[in-house]
Amino acid sequence: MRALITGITGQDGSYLADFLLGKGYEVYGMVRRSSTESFERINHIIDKVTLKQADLLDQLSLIELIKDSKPDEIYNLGAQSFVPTSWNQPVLTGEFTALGVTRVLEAIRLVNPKIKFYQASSSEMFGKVRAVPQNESTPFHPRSPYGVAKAYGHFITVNYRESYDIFACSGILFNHESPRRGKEFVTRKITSEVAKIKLGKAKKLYLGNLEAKRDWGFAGDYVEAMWLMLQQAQADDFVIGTGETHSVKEFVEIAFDHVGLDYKKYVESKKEFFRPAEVDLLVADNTKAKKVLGWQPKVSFDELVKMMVDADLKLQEMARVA
Ligand code: NAP
Ligand code: G4F
Repeated sequence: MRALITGITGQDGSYLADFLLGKGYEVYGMVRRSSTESFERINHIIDKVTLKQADLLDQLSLIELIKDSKPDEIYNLGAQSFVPTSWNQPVLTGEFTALGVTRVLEAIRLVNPKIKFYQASSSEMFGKVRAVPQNESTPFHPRSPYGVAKAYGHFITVNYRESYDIFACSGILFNHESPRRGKEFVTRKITSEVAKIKLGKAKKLYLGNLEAKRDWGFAGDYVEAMWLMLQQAQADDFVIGTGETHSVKEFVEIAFDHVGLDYKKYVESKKEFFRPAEVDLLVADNTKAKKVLGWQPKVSFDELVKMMVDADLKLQEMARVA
């Protein structure tokens, strides 16, 4: 089996590549041209994957990429994925995160409609939530240009399944984190600053809304769900999350507590990190994924926070030695 991953250099792309190599897949990764290569997350497997240049903004490059790599499965993980940036660059976010999906689906339709397709949809689509917890039938009310773009990506995936009979699945994934998470996302921002504070390299941690609640899981667990969706007899959409919700404040408390510090002495909330419109509460109803895919998360919230703090402590200590 051969898989093509867009966004292979990102958090999820790197875990998915690890997972698929473990299953014996030939893994192709799409990377965009850059003057400096940023393969940090896939350096450990760089000799085992085939990287090809193309861009979600460029239709012809996607068609050529699919002709050239001949994948059985495509995982579309590439996107502008940071919610605050989507207010500053709403048009570009729409081009990558929304229209990029159509471009990949069009390339599949033209080159080989038998290719199975996974779309990285997001719980951000639920936004100002209409039900608690959220499942596959919960209506969307996105609260950011990113959420709006993801809603488009979701519906175009459903539409190509219904219009052209393409095996296209939308995975509606709730927040998932890891030591490979980008440092601008709140979890990694917290754990990398906790490590610096513990080692005397920083004094304060400035955050935004500490009351926001998220359903946080481990990215390594979630890539298995992506793969499972493409192994079913029929293409469908699935909510993937833990079913538990925690506030940013709880994450902060556990992270500081893990290194023996009291967060109240270090954390300050600043207006500049608040969003024009917030998603207050996300929590998944993962009943369908458990029943149909046989999927369930393995890493608990507590384990996730500690895993990320430990990894950042190690990184900071290595930087001190070097
Ligand atoms: P990430 O770490 O930000 O990775 C995003 C990837 O997309 C990177 O490899 C990036 O490449 C690539 N990319 C961006 N623009 C591109 C373009 N124009 N052409 C080609 N590639 C492009 O995101 P992630 O956390 O792994 O998330 C993976 C996907 O799942 C994203 O679509 C995200 O929106 C979605 N999602 C994530 C979560 C979550 O909690 N992590 C939850 C739900 C959905 P560069 O390295 O070149 O920047
Ligand atoms: O970590 P975040 O930036 O993630 P967010 O906005 O939930 O989006 C992530 O999860 C989505 C799935 O639901 C993905 F689709 C998306 O690509 C991304 O991976 O923020 C989480 C919460 C927010 O409520 C935010 O307001 O943390 C709050 N927060 C508080 N202080 C902060 C900060 N977020 C960031 N990034 N930085 C802060 O200082």
